[in-house]
Amino acid sequence: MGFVDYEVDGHVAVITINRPKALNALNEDVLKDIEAAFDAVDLSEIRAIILTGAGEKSFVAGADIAAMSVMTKEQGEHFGKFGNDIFRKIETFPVPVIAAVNGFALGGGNELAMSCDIRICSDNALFGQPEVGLGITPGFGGTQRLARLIGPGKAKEMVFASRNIKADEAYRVGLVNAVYTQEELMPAAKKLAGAIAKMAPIAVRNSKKAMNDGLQTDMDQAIVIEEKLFGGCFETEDQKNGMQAFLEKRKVEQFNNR
Ligand code: DAK
Repeated sequence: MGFVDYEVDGHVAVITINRPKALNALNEDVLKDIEAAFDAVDLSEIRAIILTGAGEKSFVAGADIAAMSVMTKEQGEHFGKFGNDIFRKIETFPVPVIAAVNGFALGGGNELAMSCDIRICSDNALFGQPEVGLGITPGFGGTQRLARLIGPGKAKEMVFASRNIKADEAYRVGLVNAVYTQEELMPAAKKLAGAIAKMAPIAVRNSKKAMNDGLQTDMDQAIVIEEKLFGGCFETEDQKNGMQAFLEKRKVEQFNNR
């Protein structure tokens, strides 16, 4: 994968978008490599994923403007669908994905971060959807996910006026969960991923699915989704071990993902 690095540390995978000369901007090749990295994840081993960008300046500075500048309507639609399918794959990926936003998260970069489950960032991060200044709409889910995450009023301000926000404001509006110094960001991401990886993996996956699927529907149906995923946990060895350990007043040694 030429534009993406893939590392594994125990039950945690780190996927790093590596095109720093273009501030990790997304062209079709970069997108293909991101998808290949997610396809390569061994779900029997990996329990949490960190997605970040190479270099000290940028998570992802957007979709590749040079590549988009010559697209026809059909090519634009194809590019939009291509990216959207990959971002949706990340959003619905069985294990949690943490975006460690280490700088610019503009346009497709912010959209990529928003397709992750949790966002944390460094204090030099900058978030925005500058597309209307380029004569296009956000095209990788930005008009949808930003409004859902921070509310339509703030999202519309950012999109319509192409207004970028810094890390502290991103924290205030709930776009990121926490802000760290640049040095602290990856250790913090790994600590969080490690905490997730220690939990019962099937219960974590089912919780992610319950929240994601439930948010797409009304409460009556959402509760049924939860009931089914909750019920499914009772067929797992990890549920038996977890509850047995509690009753015996000891800590679970490890969950076996079964
Ligand atoms: N695309 C291509 N190259 C980029 C880039 C981008 N988005 N962002 C930066 N680069 C490149 C620069 O061209 C430069 O390359 P060289 O000139 O060195 O060859 C290199 O990265 C370093 O950038 P700068 O020299 O500009 O670095 P600065 O620190 O001065 O400025 C910056 C950093 C992030 C403020 C600036 O580069 C910038 O404004 N970049 C563009 C940010 C932006 O507008 N991003 C949103 C892109 S639009 C859709 C699908 C997807 C989308 C929309 C529709 N459908 C098909 C429906 C998504 C759209 C977007 O993401």
